[in-house]
Amino acid sequence: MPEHSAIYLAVPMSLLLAASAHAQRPDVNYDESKVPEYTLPDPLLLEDGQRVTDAATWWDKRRPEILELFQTQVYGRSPQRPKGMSFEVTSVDERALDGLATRKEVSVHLTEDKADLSLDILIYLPNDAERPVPVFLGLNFSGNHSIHADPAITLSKRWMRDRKGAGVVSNRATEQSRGASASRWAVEMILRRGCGLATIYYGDMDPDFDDGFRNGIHPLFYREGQSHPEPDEWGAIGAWAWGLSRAVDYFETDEGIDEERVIVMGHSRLGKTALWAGAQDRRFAIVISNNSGCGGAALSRRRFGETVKRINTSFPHWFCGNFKQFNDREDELPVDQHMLIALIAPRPVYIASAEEDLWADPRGEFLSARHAEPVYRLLGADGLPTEDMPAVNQPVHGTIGYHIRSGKHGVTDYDWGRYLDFADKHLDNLKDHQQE
Ligand code: GTR
Repeated sequence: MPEHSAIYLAVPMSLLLAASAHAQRPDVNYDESKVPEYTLPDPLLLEDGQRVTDAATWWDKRRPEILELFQTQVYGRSPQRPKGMSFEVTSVDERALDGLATRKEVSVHLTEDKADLSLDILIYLPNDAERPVPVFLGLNFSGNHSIHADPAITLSKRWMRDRKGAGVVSNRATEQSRGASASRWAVEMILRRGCGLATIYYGDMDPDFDDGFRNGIHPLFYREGQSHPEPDEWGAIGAWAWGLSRAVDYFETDEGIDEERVIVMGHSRLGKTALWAGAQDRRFAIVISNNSGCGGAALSRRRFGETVKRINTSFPHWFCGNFKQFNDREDELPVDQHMLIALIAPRPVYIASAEEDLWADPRGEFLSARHAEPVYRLLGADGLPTEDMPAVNQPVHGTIGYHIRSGKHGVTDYDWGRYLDFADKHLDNLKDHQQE
């Protein structure tokens, strides 16, 4: 055996794998000293160059400008709630989870023809709490039945990505997939703290692969002769976020749920989705982004970890067509992601990172929260109670909350515990924060 092979074999396999993954991505920057200099667009400067100095100008002029930019340049415009939409409660069990909760399943029929697409909401409401209760709402990656081993949750019949060992075979869920994502959903913890939990499988709105927008809900809204969204119309993130708003439409009809205390939460691509839903739909009282990264909380101009070009190449269906123009041209974006956070102001928003999740750029996620603060202050709310990035596992909770947890990309009980603390702190004040 030649000498260099012996040296090669002495290197731990994990390092070799990491090194080879890195070698395939020589263009990915994980070095803070290589973050380019950049200037962020000012959320409080109108397009005509005037400075925003009062809340009325924010609400009447600047906020609509920024919202329009995200709609036309980043996520795409979404349609209104469909006229023929209806709700059908398909199951109720008041003694679910050994009596801890009431479990409900609700189908949102998007058209009068109920054979068409529907969105299926799974809801748990705590039995030991005064109704109506606040509710956490989040999309899930693998079907409603994946969030808990509760055998009575209806198994999703939709297309889903094959997951070895997680019971998804030939793109369909099997009984073995029940509870496969339970570690990401602190169901009992949420219920014991007096909140409900509602979830929808994100593939109900649009299966997560690039099929030219033939499946999912997009075709329901095509104009005559249209077969693909226009460059300024919604992609998959837009459709997923739209589904979250349809869940709130249902909550408005359910006496057990306080529709003024809905907390939208999402992880990773669904964290991007939660932010976009919260930015557009002001019925979301609190917005939580868990490890949302590029196109979510992270500043695009930093080009640290995942970049605009990389995300548009790997996932061409996530954003609108116009967003592709900013591949390698982040400085030409008329917005950056701190302005997405600013659209949520003055409602409480929580950004969470994970220490080892460099792909999502934890520092860029923190800085977005930081640079949204002037808008919060203008609207009379406090911002983030720190100027510097806090240490690992040291959450900071102002009207803007932030933590960086130790460990990898994921959602843990630690994260949920902090979200519940944050909700506790803000829920009583929520009515004061509702504007207009
Ligand atoms: C990655 C993607 C990230 C993030 C993540 C996820 O592949 O690059 O932007 O969204 O997927 O959603 O798990």
